[in-house]
Amino acid sequence: MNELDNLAEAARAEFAQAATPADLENAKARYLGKSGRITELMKGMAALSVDEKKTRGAAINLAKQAIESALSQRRQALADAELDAQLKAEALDVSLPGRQRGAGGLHPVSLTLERIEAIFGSMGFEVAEGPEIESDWFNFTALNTPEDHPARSMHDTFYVEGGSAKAPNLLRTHTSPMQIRHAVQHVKRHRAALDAGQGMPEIRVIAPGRTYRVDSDATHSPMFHQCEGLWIGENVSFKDLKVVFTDFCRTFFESGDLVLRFRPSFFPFTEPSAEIDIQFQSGPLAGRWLEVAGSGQVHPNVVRNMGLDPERYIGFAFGMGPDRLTMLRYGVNDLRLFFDGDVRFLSQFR
Ligand code: 2U9
Repeated sequence: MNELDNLAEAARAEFAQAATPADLENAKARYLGKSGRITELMKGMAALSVDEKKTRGAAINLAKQAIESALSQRRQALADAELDAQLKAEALDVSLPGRQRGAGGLHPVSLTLERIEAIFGSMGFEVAEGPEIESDWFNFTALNTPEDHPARSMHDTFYVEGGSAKAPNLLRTHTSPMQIRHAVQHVKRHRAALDAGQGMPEIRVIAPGRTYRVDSDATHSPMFHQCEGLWIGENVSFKDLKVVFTDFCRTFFESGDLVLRFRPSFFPFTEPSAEIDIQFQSGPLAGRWLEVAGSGQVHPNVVRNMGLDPERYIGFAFGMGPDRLTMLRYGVNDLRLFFDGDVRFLSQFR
């Protein structure tokens, strides 16, 4: 091997040793740079004859081309290696399952409220929703609740700022005030016809929503849900209450042979009053009487507070707890599960 072959071979070996593009550029300078080996050899030809220059020049050029070719091969190899490393570092495992945004769903009590609204909707009941902060008048007085009734005490009712000492504001303890509001509006709309003795369309309304009482244990929450119903007309009787509520319970619980029992009771706003118990004939709850609602014929004083003549207008009302209905329907045994916000529980109702 002659001196020029050796030189090209040495350059190839040095280029192969270069681990980075910067190392390679330094190695290149040693051969092809201004004072590199090839440049020095070219300068060394100055004293040669024209013929010698031709042969020697051609030989040096060959060596120079060999070195340049080795250089570009090594450049390419380093660039390929760098790209490989980068691709490896940024690699995506396309076989991993994607991150999914969890599908939401309605709260089980909201599902119950929707169900109640749909069933009563199919029986011609409107839905009335309204304020959770109420006045003493709508929450108690209009509902025939005596001044000294224990429900009005600070132990049972959350009082809030606003209102007067005689008529304080409070968090509603039931949804009945909303039904009074609805009835008063209804009566106002039909005032002229009523005064002319022509009567008015029946009031048929349910009031679902949040209610508040000073009460907290395994079966009571300071915030709980209620849904009350009201049907007022000229010929509405206790028999209608029985038919409507039986139909509601059988549809709600999808149990056509479910039996109802009306047990005498007392509420200030209804007279007579009754607790409503249900009994399943099959399934895990079969045979037991389960209390699900209170009800009664609306008290004449309450009918009067709607702006109606209690001698002419009569009707019934009922009240139930959607939280308890949800527990019965799904077999949930602790009320607090509804308010803990634990998705492991809630996602079972999606
Ligand atoms: C008006 C007049 C009367 C609604 C009624 C009940 C009986 C009742 C409870 C059941 C369990 C509340 O959810 S609960 O805690 N309710 O027992 N509610 S009658 O009576 C009304 C409503 C509106 C104008």
